[in-house]
Amino acid sequence: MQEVISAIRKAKSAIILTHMDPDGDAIGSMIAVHLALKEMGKRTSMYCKDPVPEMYNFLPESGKVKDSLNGGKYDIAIAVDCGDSKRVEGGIDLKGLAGTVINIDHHPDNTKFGDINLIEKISSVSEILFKLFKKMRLKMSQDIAVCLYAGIMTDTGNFRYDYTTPETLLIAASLAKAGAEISRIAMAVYETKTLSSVRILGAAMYRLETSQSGHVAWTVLPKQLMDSLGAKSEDLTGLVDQIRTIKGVEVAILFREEDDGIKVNFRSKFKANVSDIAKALGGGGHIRASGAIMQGTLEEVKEKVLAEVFKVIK
Ligand SMILES: [Mn+2]
Repeated sequence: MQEVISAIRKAKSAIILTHMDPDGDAIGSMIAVHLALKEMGKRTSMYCKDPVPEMYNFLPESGKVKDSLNGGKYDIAIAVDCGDSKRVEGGIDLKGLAGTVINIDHHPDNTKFGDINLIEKISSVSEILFKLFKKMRLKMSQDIAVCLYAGIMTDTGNFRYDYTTPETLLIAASLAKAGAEISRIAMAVYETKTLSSVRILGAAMYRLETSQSGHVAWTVLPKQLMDSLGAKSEDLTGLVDQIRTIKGVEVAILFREEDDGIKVNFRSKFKANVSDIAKALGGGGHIRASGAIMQGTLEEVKEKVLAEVFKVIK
């Protein structure tokens, strides 16, 4: 943490990056770092390969996140919520962007790709940042509090999942005191669904398949189906979690066909470690939530994935 702080203090300019297909912790923590550095008088840019999902547009300065790099050079590059530099984007050369690469993350399988690596296996990067900013004696503005609260709330599934510790709740309380409005943020994230997201949820559930025991459940979404319902990738947020809610389901899987391959998302309940399963398939993530991008037809990928899953649970 001390190394991160001195690198930030020395830098005049910074680029902050997060992973493709960003979630609330990715966007929230990226903007929080941007706001904090701006407060300190530094020049900053934010980069994410994919656009900010509409549901996070309420976050301050979310409109400043760019989906292309302008070829600029920075003193430091800060990657947040990326277990691997490949998660930022296949071809990006982080070391070519900045003199020092800082990697702030909470994924257990982080590859430590930074010059400085701040990795803690806690609820979210947003929770790590709260501690970092405290140590820096940074004033917690309302805008920063909103971003960090949104990040913690989303990565803990609204304070329900593993890693929701007493300390997580205390930090959330501090953020609420600093001006993060609990109901407004929850409403924006959980109760402002697009019509297309509800339609694709319906189609996905209608097409649900299960293993014989009912412990493994999956659904397959061909691109054509997504297109016919006007559903975008961000409309699938939370869908695989819905599959996991089914009684008896231990592993939930979502297959979706996208331009760059078949995206596979895993969730597990009590018994399986889906981080290991994803890793065996070239992906990564957490024990209870992970993913991989695979090449091949939907049918081929499905077979390969299920074979891997069935080694652990049938
Ligand atoms: Mn995260």
